[in-house]
Amino acid sequence: MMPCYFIMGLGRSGFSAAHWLEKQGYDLVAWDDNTTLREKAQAHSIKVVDPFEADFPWDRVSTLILSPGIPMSLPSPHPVVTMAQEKVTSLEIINDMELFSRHKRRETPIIGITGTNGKSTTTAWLGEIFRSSGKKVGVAGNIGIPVFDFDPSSFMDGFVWEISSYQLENMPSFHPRIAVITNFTPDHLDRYKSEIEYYKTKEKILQKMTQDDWLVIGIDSEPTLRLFNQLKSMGKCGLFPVSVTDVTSPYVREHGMGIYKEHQRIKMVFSSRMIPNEKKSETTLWDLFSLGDHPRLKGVHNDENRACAFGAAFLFGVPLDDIEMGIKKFQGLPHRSEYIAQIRDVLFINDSKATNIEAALKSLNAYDAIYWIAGGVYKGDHIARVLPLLSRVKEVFLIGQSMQIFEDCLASTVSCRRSGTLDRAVREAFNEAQTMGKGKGGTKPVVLLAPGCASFDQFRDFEERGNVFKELVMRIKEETKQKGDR
Ligand code: UMA
Repeated sequence: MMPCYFIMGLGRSGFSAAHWLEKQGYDLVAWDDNTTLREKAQAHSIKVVDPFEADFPWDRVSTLILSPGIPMSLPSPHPVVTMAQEKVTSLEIINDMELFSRHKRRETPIIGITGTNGKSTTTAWLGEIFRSSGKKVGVAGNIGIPVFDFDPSSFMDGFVWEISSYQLENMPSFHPRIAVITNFTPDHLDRYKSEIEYYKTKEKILQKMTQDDWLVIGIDSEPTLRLFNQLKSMGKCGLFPVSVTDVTSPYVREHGMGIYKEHQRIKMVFSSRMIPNEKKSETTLWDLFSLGDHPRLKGVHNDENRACAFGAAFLFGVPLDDIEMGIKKFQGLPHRSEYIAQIRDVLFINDSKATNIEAALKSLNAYDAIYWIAGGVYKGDHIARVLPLLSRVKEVFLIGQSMQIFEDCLASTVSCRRSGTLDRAVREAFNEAQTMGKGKGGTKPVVLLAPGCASFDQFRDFEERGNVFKELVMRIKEETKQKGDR
């Protein structure tokens, strides 16, 4: 009997999967708690039925396709998930990515990119490299493009997917040819019992991988270094470690394969010994790039992203010249250390995607003379870790729910102001930046939005927060122009 799919959640991923299933003639029912989204689905001939009504076809449903944003357990299981588990014995719970993997052409490889920070940038960077090399790839996933925006049966050189821990919860048979793990630091602690459980969920990307597959693993965070050492002793898959710091680079050199830092240069070592069935034993060394020399993507975190994208493209077989061309062409993603404008001598950078402390920390590390806009919904991930970087910060402009927590932690080290809203914070930061002037060695002052928090107290999501920031900056620019400035 043909399975009947129940699609719960008709946001970007759920709608796209439902639409594809409907077009293919599969039996399906769908639901979303949001009326507008239900109406949109119905307008596209998707059958919408309330799971709490008597006419819901529980006797036919075998597979629940659950949107990543809908929790199965923490903070609390969604009532529809609980009900489905009660109503259907041996219910299979998967998501759109798992469904796509089952229906794609077998020979089309997937590169799956996960980690806590940098995965969107690495994904987009890799996409640019493939395009520069004339390859046809579908870039999708957590980056904001549902996988079913591509046709699974189309002829492609590959799919490049950003995959979140939410997504990895429900992808039991997912098998990437190349996986990338950028780093692990605490995040999403409302959805997982512990940091360990969050990391374990991310590690599910490896579950079906074999010795014919490659894992590019950033080892500059402690938990990923630990994972690398474990995997090394297990011999699970080909390991290509990436380090952009002096501390972990010796591990790469010892492994004889991967990307590492030497003096201020990033180098790649590759040994044919590690290739299955390769008889010759040769080690090749390439000098790749200078730390921090990309014109737009500043900071060590971007060197890490760039090195991970480099490694994945290299293992995929993209020629070095094409990789370099793609690396150079990439302009960065919106809301990730995005340059917005220079007004008078003040630079405005939008890093709204810095939704946790670790990401804010990396952003702070990339600039000097910072007027830092921070705060929102604090995730409990140790603000105090920014203290060593506060010499770079001239003043902090606090917004949102977490103002008190941030002030308690930072105010004895740096001047903090309770701006409250983003609107006030941007104006106050600009005024201060103009009066305080340049930093050490003449560096330009930077108004940096890197909140270190989620946005949900004041905005729909980090994208809306970043867009509002851009609009505010543009308004200031216009006003400044009218006053007769450059
Ligand atoms: N819904 C209900 N009841 C609920 C909760 C939600 O019906 O109690 C419905 C909502 O009305 C909505 C849908 O379920 O229509 C929620 O879907 P979703 O939150 O899973 O959102 P999608 O639009 O499908 O977007 C998802 C990813 N969202 C999440 O993981 C939260 C997007 O990642 C991803 O880009 C998209 O699929 C395409 O693959 C976003 C994200 O915030 C960027 N990711 C998190 C992050 O990066 O930190 C993990």
